[in-house]
Amino acid sequence: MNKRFAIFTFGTAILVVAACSSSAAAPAEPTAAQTEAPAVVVATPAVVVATPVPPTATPEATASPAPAPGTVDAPRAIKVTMDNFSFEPAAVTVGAGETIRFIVSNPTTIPHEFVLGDAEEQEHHHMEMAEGMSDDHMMDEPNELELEAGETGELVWTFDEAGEQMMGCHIEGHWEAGMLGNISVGS
Ligand SMILES: [Cu+2]
Repeated sequence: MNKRFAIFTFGTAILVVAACSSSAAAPAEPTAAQTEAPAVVVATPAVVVATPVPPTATPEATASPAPAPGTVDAPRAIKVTMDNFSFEPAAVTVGAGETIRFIVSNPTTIPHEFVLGDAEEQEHHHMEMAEGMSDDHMMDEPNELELEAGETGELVWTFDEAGEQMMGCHIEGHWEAGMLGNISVGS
């Protein structure tokens, strides 16, 4: 641009022609450069956008190991193993309204029981056992399993309300020895 002004200042026809030719030539180069430049700019974001997709997709795929809530039609299975004298795991967490299929195994060499209920129900059952209620009565209760040595049983239970429930074994001396566990029912 400075050159072009300098050329007009001298005012010769040749220089004007030269100026016209240079002014005509001058825009041609920037125009070509500008038409190429946007093409590069457009291409660059397209690559940038495409690149982050695989990394974001991978965490989403691996972030879904959370178990689906158990329903009446499809109870969530929780395995509990009896020991002398404890349950493994000794604490489980379920959701209010969830239906759980407890798969309880007794690999020990003596009988154990798996009784579901809150602290009051555990105490009530404990008194029944202490008073010598028969094993036949126990087997009729929907919230109880009695497992002989080596046996495995299942108990399906729906936890209607949030709160603290328990599992316990009330065969003589077992509860006192610590054969109990906590079931936390979340909201
Ligand atoms: Cu027991």
